[in-house]
Amino acid sequence: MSYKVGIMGATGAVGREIIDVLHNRNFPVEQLRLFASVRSAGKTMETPFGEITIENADLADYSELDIAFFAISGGWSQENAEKATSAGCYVIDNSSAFRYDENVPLVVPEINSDAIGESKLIANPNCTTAIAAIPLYTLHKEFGVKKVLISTYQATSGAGAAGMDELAAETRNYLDGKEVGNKVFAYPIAFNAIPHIDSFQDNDYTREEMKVVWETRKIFNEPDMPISCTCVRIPTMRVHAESIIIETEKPVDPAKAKELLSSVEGVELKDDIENNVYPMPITATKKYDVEVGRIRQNIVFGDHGLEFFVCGDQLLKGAALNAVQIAEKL
Ligand code: 2RA
Repeated sequence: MSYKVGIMGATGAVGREIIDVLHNRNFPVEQLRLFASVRSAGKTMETPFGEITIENADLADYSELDIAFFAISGGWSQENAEKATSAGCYVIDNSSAFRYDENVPLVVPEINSDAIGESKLIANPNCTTAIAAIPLYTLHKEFGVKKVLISTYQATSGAGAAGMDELAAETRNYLDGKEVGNKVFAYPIAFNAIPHIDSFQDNDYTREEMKVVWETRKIFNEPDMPISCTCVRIPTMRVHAESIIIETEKPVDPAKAKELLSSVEGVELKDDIENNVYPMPITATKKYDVEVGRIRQNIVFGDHGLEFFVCGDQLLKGAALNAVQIAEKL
């Protein structure tokens, strides 16, 4: 069986990756249709499925589609999801519009594909959550995670193609001695680190930080798990790195943790410090697996604590790959 697939937001950074992931994973596509804003409608796009004319997303007839990937914006998803699902089309939504709705499953397929049930609308997690989720869940199942402390080093791709373009342009300007400015980020991103992603909340965390808390709890079905996160934007292109510290219920053995993580689907263990092997954005770029390494006993929590470093491609496991994996489960 093959499917009529639509990508809403096909010209954006995530939309383009979804096209490639569908092709690379041999997703059974009967027909691929690309949708974007009225500005792009009528233009053509070269894809591994051939040249495709872009259509106006606002005018999509969802009865002609089996599955639609939504990658435009939260507001657009809010306005269009019901129209799509009531026409019988599955929607996999990349925005945060429905992630915290208790009637909408939020899915990392390696962890909770059972949550999909009969739902026609499935939410794809935020990239920062999705990249940490598999190693964290693997350790949770074995050792029981009591507390989680995360610090992130997030790539400019998290702000879309415009974020990546701003990094390239600002780096050139800086090196050429020209004035640096900023449009996408709160401050110039080149040669900088900005501890501010998304809006500040009443508790002084950012929304990006609270997304990690809310979403990890929902995916793990652990509504009270204590999690805290600090999110920082750094001048890299497309891989989010995360330093993660856990306190565990049972004593945690780093050697056992490495053994577990070496065989889990979606993880590449990169942990050989004698040979300087550890996760990095340059090695995790364009990789489907999330790199995990620097696994060690945490010296604050002692034998009930573990510390490790994760790098995952923000546009792949953090967005397009996870979305296509959800479609595969459907
Ligand atoms: C970011 N997590 O990195 C966001 C994108 N969804 O900005």
